[in-house]
Amino acid sequence: MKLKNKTLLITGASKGIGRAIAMAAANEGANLVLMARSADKLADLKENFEERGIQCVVYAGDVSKENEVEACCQLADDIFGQIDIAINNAGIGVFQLVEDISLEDWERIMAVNVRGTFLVTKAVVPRMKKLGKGRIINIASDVSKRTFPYGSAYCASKYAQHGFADAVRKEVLEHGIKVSTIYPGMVDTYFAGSTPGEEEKREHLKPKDIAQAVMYILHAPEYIVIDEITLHPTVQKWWS
Ligand code: NJP
Repeated sequence: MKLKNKTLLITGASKGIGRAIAMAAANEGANLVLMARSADKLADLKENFEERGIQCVVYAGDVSKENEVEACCQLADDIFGQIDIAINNAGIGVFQLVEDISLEDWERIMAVNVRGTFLVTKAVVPRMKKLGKGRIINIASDVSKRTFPYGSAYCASKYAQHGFADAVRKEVLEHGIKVSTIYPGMVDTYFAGSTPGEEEKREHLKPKDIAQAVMYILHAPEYIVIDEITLHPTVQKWWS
């Protein structure tokens, strides 16, 4: 129960990696603040957690909207008094030739992956500064540092997330706030319209593998800041 009395805000918590992080944090006794757009999925999760005695509040909202991010953080303050840990996990991708990417898709990817990470970070940092401590963990991508064809918009957003988090880490460490980024390779989730359990994803990372990396970061001794963790499934030839 290493996260007992700690409040975790997780974006993109309705499914996939975010949901797995919520499960892992619940097992450690954390109070949960879950944000995603799907109210029904969040309500199911809340019910499940509360049956197990886990305190959980949910906020159905869009991470790219400043008023909704602030309302979610305010809800966390009202119910739990503080936000100890924020996980920037919500993310989307579209994979097409550059000339086929619509402006709407480009702006949506940037809004969720980059603006959303910015808005949550901007909202929680002053709160954490008041506490004199805090953790921010970003779920970026191995394509925050390499590129691939058809991935221009997604790679651009994930490079941006990486650069943003790296700079913020250096601003906030003196306030006791640690910023870490996880760079996963292929994970078997609902990402980009796929379905978990598909045969070709059998040997991909599982959402719980990323959740374990999050727990490793959160359980590190106070004197350590873990800048980043990169993980791939062994079947992925990420260097090619
Ligand atoms: O994807 P998925 P993952 N506001 O589709 C939420 C990165 N990653 O778990 O809003 C708020 O199963 C959505 O909820 P809902 C990836 O870039 C993945 O794989 O209800 N929430 C859902 O909970 C992303 O940053 C792979 O539809 C919003 C969640 O986001 C992170 O991992 C590889 C939202 C997405 O769940 C989690 O993705 C890699 C919004 N506007 C990095 N839009 C991989 N899967 O292979 C979406 O390198 N969500």
